[in-house]
Amino acid sequence: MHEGYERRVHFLGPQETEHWLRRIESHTDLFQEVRAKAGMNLPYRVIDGFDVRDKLPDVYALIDGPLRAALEESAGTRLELMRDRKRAIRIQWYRSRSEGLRWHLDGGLFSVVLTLKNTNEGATEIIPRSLSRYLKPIPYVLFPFPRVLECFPSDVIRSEPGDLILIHGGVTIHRGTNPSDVGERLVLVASFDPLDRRPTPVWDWLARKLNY
Ligand SMILES: O=C(O)CCC(=O)C(=O)O
Ligand SMILES: [Fe+2]
Repeated sequence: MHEGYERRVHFLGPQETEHWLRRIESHTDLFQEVRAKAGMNLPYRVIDGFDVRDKLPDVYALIDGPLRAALEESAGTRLELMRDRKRAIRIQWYRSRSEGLRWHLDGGLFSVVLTLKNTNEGATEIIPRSLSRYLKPIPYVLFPFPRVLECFPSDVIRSEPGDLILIHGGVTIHRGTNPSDVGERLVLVASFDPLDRRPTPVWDWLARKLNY
């Protein structure tokens, strides 16, 4: 995983992408609103991991099947969904410029981001691993000061529907941006850990506090 991430452009073909998008768009009632908490995070909408498992089992199978296999190949290790199953899978829907995810590290060591719709020029921005590794201990400290991280060069990945990002997201700082009020972006995100990863309760608690 060069620089902490890898892109698989057209991981899904147009018809398959359309199929999954329609499947999720027929369940918009499952989206919960994540509100901004004291400026710590940006708002967005999410279907959590429990609802995906219980109400969208075919989406769950896509994640725990082909997406996990692609991530295992790229990471070079066997993976399982991260222990916190509510947050291990997240279908995220961004509908305005004020929505997104600030600079962060993921709760699981490795993640997938599958784009199903992107009509707002949204992007995943990644601070390459060669730089991220020096910043690793401090992103949560910097959370209230997102401008600081903006000074570091980042790769801007404007994924199209069907594109997959495989990311070493537990150690590679990244964020989700949505620069336009016109259009929307819908992504399927899942975080995994190696089979033998030790629990990180303090880190998990902090991640929950700062995310949702
Ligand atoms: O919205 C994106 O492009 C990135 C999402 C992300 O990093 C996450 O959900 O952890
Ligand atoms: Fe992330």
